[in-house]
Amino acid sequence: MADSSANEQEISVGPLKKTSVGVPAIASSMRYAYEEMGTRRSLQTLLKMNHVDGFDCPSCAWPDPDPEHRKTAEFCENGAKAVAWEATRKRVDAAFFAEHSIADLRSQDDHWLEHHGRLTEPMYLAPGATHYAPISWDDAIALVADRLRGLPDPNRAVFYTSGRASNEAAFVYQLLARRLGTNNLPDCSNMCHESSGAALSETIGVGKGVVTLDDLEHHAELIVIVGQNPGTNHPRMLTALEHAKRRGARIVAINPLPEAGFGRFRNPQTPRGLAGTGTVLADSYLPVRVNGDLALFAAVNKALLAREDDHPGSTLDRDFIERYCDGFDAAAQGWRDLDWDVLTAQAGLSRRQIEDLASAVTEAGSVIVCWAMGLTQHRNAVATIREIVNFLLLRGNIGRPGAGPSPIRGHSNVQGDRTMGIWEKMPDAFLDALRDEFGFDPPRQHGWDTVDTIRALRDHRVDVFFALGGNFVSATPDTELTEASMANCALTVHVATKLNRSHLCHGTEALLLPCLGRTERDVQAAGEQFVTVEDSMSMVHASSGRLAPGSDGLRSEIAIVTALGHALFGDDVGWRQMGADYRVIRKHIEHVVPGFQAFEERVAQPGGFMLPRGPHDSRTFKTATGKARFTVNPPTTVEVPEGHLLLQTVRSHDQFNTTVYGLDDRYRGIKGGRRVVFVNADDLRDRALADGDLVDVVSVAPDGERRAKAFRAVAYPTPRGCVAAYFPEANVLVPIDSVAEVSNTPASKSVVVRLERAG
Ligand SMILES: Nc1nc2c(c(=O)[nH]1)N[C@H]1C(S)=C(S)[C@@H](COP(=O)(O)OP(=O)(O)OC[C@H]3O[C@@H](n4cnc5c(=O)[nH]c(N)nc54)[C@H](O)[C@@H]3O)O[C@H]1N2
Ligand SMILES: Nc1nc2c(c(=O)[nH]1)N[C@H]1C(S)=C(S)[C@@H](COP(=O)(O)OP(=O)(O)OC[C@H]3O[C@@H](n4cnc5c(=O)[nH]c(N)nc54)[C@H](O)[C@@H]3O)O[C@H]1N2
Ligand SMILES: [Mo]
Repeated sequence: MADSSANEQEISVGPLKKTSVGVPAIASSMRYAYEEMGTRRSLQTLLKMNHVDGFDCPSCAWPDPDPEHRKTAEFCENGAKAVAWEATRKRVDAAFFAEHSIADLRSQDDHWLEHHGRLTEPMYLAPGATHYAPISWDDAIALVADRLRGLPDPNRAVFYTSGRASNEAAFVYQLLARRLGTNNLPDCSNMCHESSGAALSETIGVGKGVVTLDDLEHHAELIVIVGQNPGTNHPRMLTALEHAKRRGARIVAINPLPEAGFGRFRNPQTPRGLAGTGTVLADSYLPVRVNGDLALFAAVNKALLAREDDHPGSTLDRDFIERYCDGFDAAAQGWRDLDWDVLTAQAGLSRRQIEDLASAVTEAGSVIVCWAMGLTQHRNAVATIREIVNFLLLRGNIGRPGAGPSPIRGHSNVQGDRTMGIWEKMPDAFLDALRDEFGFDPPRQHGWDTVDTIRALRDHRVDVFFALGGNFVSATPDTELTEASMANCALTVHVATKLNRSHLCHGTEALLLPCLGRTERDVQAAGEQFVTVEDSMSMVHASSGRLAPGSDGLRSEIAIVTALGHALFGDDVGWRQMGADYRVIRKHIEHVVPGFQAFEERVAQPGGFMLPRGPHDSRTFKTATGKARFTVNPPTTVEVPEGHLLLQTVRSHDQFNTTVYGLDDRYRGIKGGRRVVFVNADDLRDRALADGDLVDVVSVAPDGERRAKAFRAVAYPTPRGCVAAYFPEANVLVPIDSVAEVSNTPASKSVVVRLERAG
């Protein structure tokens, strides 16, 4: 990873903000849009975003309001940046690659690489070459087909996906991998909401959230936001929270950082927000210790149970528990046995704070819990989310208006990609349906997830690494190991819109295949095409780009994948037809994936349609026992040795994952640099350090130490013992073997570190 130190950057630190969005946000997003796209293109593009005749925002997976309630400008600051980033006028063409060698490009950081603009034509790196050089599409596709055909075992190929791929692209992509004979389909979800999927599938029988936007806006009486920073990562959620708030809902935020989105919200879409003081969103804020949430929810459950024990019939929904659940008695015994002192120490919260939360819960007729990466990226993540399910089940807060678990997804179509079969361990029912539809037997042996893939790369067990989007080496843990391991491949292939680090950490030979983005018109043999996506709340809808393609050399992801399918297998499953007319793909999806009957007709309706979810629709739970399951989750936290701290890695306000738009983090008061580490002032003082000092952050793990050099220490209001730094700069510190139990998600929110004064 290119390593500029904090002292080469001019970082300045101002006060953290207590107000979010409003006028500064609009100014910031429009400035960025104008710079990248120019004025006319900016307005033309942004006004089409998230409208029924336009394209789905490529940023986060927050749902759209129903068509009657959409505003002229239905986008947020960060969505506008994501679009401007894609629709930029800058180009990375053959001349650019002729000028810059791979070594030269590798010495640049992610920000620099992506800012040179869109890729324009296929590029090939020959064995031993120092520069990427142009190649025709036909030759590129033939080359990939040839190398895949030559594999001694299809499991020596890996097909990575990032969550921007449309449903149609994801469907043909998994079909290609399985037709070849492998389930090696790692994706960004393995690093993201895998823990949510694992916990929810086991306990309620679906691996996704079971609330709707309507539940959140119009029905929930209490909304708990835990381990999520909506002001930055799902800004349009603030509008929904404001609605909820104004009709009297209470909001509790649980987070080691006092994020700006919990404070005063100035909605840029209303006069009140533009001119007035806005709405205070969170009624209370609990500064939990990093990784303290399992203890916290276990403690709340213990408190609720104690109230029920004292006054039977007062607190729990006995009727719901008896009718719909199993495992209650064992869970209850588990809570009774817990020790308050241990729980409060692990959570870093007082008994009073926890009892107050329990009271807020009993006063609310319906409760929604929203969460994101603050919960999923810990060793005990799956247990924590299971404990949240327990919390909801205790009072029947599932399958009725305004209640339920709501994991807030990341990438705009990461949920849809899973629904389409991008998963290394899809269940047999899906594989059977695929077999029946296409007449070949898909492999049954589970494939590799992201962490397994890195280990396989390291151990020379991968020959062809193919990526449909994403930035594998920067997004994954243990950056140095991952970067070095890519060189063990014979061929690396990236389908991408912009240049990033992963394209420079290549195998013996490499291909870069430039594709259309969401904002662009997609014309195939059967005419203009649209694609579909699924949001965080299971709404499926169409997305069609409006801009002319960034270059004549671009192809759609679907065109690339189906061309490869055809080169490998001829017309066995109709690759050509699928590439020519996406309705053919949707027909196959209709036959293979549950919930998609009459797909073409229903997706033509404005706003699309909602996929069925048993727990939400009818309180049916397709678990191992056919009931919603209480589970026993003994509270644990990460052992932090004396003198050490627990590091979580977060996103700034000026990035989308590994794409860094700019070097500021406005809400947290940071300007001009990203190599910062947020530390409690007392923890700095104990180490004879002060705000502004340069430190090395050193992580310690059984397999040795890892070091991130020269970060600026920032005194910050986070609980003692906890620190934070930005992803992806801090990924060098995350040990490959430090993963969540069950889900295998890198534990990038609980890394044991110490600080050393930079030498
Ligand atoms: N603008 C923008 N939007 C995005 C993204 C982006 O990078 N930029 N990324 C997208 C993606 S892929 C995703 S997955 C989502 C991510 O959305 P978030 O999960 O909101 O993203 P993070 O920055 O990882 O923030 C995690 C939050 O959890 C808190 N946290 C950390 N550790 C703990 C803990 O132990 N307990 C609790 N209770 N809280 C903790 C952090 O302080 C932080 O507020 O956003 C999506 N949307
Ligand atoms: N330490 C730490 N690590 C983390 C996280 C963390 O919180 N902390 N978060 C994790 C999470 S939640 C996630 S989701 C992963 C993200 O992992 P990825 O999804 O792999 O990473 P991104 O940065 O989202 O990928 C950006 C790249 O996608 C390409 N791209 C953009 N749009 C398109 C498109 O339309 N088509 C194609 N083909 N390519 C496109 C561009 O080339 C761009 O450079 O990172 C994970 N890594
Ligand atoms: Mo994510």
